[in-house]
Amino acid sequence: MRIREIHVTPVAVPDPPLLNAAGLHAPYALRIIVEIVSDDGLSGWGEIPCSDATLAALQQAADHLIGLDPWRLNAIDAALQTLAKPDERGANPWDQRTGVHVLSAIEVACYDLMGASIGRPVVDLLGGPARERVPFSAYLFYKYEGAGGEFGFGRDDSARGWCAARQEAALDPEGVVAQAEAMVEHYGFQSIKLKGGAFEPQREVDAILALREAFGPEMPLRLDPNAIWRVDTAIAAGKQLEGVLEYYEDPVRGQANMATVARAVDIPLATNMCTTSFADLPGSVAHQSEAIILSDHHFWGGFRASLDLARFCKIFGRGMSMHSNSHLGISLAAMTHLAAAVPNLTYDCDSHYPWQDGCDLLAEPLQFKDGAIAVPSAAGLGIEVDRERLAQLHRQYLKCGLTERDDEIEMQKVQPGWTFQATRW
Ligand code: GKR
Ligand code: MG
Repeated sequence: MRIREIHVTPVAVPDPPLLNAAGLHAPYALRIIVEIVSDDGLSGWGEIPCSDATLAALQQAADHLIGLDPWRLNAIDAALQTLAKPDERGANPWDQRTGVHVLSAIEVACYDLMGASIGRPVVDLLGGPARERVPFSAYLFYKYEGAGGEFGFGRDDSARGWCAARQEAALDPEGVVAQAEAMVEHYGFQSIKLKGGAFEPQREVDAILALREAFGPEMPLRLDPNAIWRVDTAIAAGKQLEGVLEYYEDPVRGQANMATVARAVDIPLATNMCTTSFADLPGSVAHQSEAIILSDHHFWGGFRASLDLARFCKIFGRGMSMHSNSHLGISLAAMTHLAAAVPNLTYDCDSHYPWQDGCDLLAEPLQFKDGAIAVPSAAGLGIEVDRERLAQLHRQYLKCGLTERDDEIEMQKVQPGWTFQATRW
């Protein structure tokens, strides 16, 4: 089997006005969809976050991969390595490196092709399922009132349940609890994460305490201020949340600061910000900066790299969870196959999908049942992309005028003069 064509398509999917440490989500989240077509006419799909730099790198990479065998991933890695440019993660909550994104998009599409060519699901190529269903966590956001951009979910005053809650502002503890109740009711999630870092810390601590009150001690809770708190703030907040949080995600910036908080507070610390690459692992061991690492195949360079990370976690006694950004069903399928194949990925995974639900490009979107997704058993990723929907989301990308995620600029539209601060409180 040889790679005959690679199609790289940027898309824009409606995203509500969600708040985080870096500002405000734009009305559209941007993704890149990659289709690799083999010489025997099969298609493999990948999906990653979109930026101008990643799009350009992926388009350049595509030209160099034609004619290669999708099973020979080492040769593909070597070809991509020759094109890689130095890049950095950046201070934002999300990772901006282009190299790992390109690797991930191509590798996932190759796995989809491999599975399709032998009639086996991707999970079987990753070692087989350690679990048949992958549990996900509810992912709450402080948000302003309103839905996302055009197509999918506009304002609907007759909406009920989660569809209505997705439009409501959630700015105080009651609003956060209402959002959680609607999301949990709709999807059946059995753990809850609150994205913090948006308001002064006591408001976010109070929201967690209100969630505890509403859902009781059986519901695992997580808080993620995306590293925007000072060490003293994080310790003071953490002290109030001992015995309440399942884990405390990136309260502060950098491995040394995380280690200080970890020593002072009796809650496991988790990260997708201070230990985010293989180069960070020696520092993780030296500092003991976190107890749990959130994997992410988009950011670590694909499935095989994520399995390497899982082995590190096993050897060095780290728990493993999974990170997410706004995404569509190709990413959700890839996350599900990977999470199913990692025996030591024992925490419920993150997914932003409820915020994009109803706007997917899959002919039959994956469904959450009791908060979990059954690992697809069909060949490859087990998905079918609806090409008309893909074209529609691409037209939306061209029309919306966005080419980069910039939450600071979006925030300035509602709060003129607002600037991102790496450490705010
Ligand atoms: O989507 O606003 C967001 C999140 O803050 C996201 O960018 C982060 O990458 O989900 C995230 C996390 O830190 O866990
Ligand atoms: Mg996080």
